[in-house]
Amino acid sequence: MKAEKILVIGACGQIGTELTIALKAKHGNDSVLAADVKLLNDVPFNLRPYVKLNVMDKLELRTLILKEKVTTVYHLAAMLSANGEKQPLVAWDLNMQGLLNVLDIAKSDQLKVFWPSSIAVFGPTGPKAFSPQHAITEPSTVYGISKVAGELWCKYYFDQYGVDVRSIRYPGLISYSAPPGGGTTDYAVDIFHQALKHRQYTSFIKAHTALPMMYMADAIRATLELMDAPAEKLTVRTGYNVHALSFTPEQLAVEVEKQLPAFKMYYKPDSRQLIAESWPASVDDRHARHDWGWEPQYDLSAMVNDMLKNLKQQLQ
Ligand code: AKB
Repeated sequence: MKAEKILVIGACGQIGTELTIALKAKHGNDSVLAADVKLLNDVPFNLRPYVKLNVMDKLELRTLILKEKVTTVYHLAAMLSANGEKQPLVAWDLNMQGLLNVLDIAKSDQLKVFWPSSIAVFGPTGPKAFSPQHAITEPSTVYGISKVAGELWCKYYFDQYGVDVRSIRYPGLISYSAPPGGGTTDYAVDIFHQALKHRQYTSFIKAHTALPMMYMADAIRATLELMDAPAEKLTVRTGYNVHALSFTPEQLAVEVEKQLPAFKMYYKPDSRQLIAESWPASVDDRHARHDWGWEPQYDLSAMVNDMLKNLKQQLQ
């Protein structure tokens, strides 16, 4: 059996920063190679060993995979929902071609793959509460379209070629280590930074719009648990629904105010409001719970406590 060697593509992003560190803790520093488009000098030491890589260049990617004897790829590089609407064709190209390059190399070189999907697969025609695993997926954003198509490509490579590719439909992810990269759920991270600096925040999402969310610690654990699950237990080869939190900006503001009593929330919805309204408020994750034992650990107040504690430490 080959020694496990993991390549994380998009290692400097919001998920990649924490996932790379968690993978190193689990598998050992030298078993994990981080890759992204940044120059080495701009990459923190805890993400090294590091290689600059453009996932759009299939030859460069395959050469690296063969040279490093990679066995597992976490392919996280993508353009998120709000940024994707500004450059739809660029987003489509990056989100689709990057994934197809990874899947095709996985087919020829027998790699295991993790690829993140999103609640953005759902659209205005889908159910709003506890959206089922197999609900209608008719998204209205290019990011969502790329996630639906990507999920179907993952399933195709699994069905046709036996590629062991696994995926989670992440909700909005909340973390303190790295900023989110241009999504609709970014308000739920920005609020903490602004609350600590200015004791106020203007949300670009309306007060009563509920969205599915998750604390990064839960998201990382979900990813590791799915990748550890025996292949024969997995019944979903598109992307698993995973539920953790569902809250509105107003509910989040109330929780923040409990810890920072002077905090004030204002609302100025922009184009991201329409995207938020097209997504469900919560998802039904019984497949993930049944197949690989998914269970979230952070509720809203535990998440807010941990975010504020860690961000305060960073500011000191
Ligand atoms: C976004 O808002 O685009 C992302 C997502 C839900 O996938 N955070």
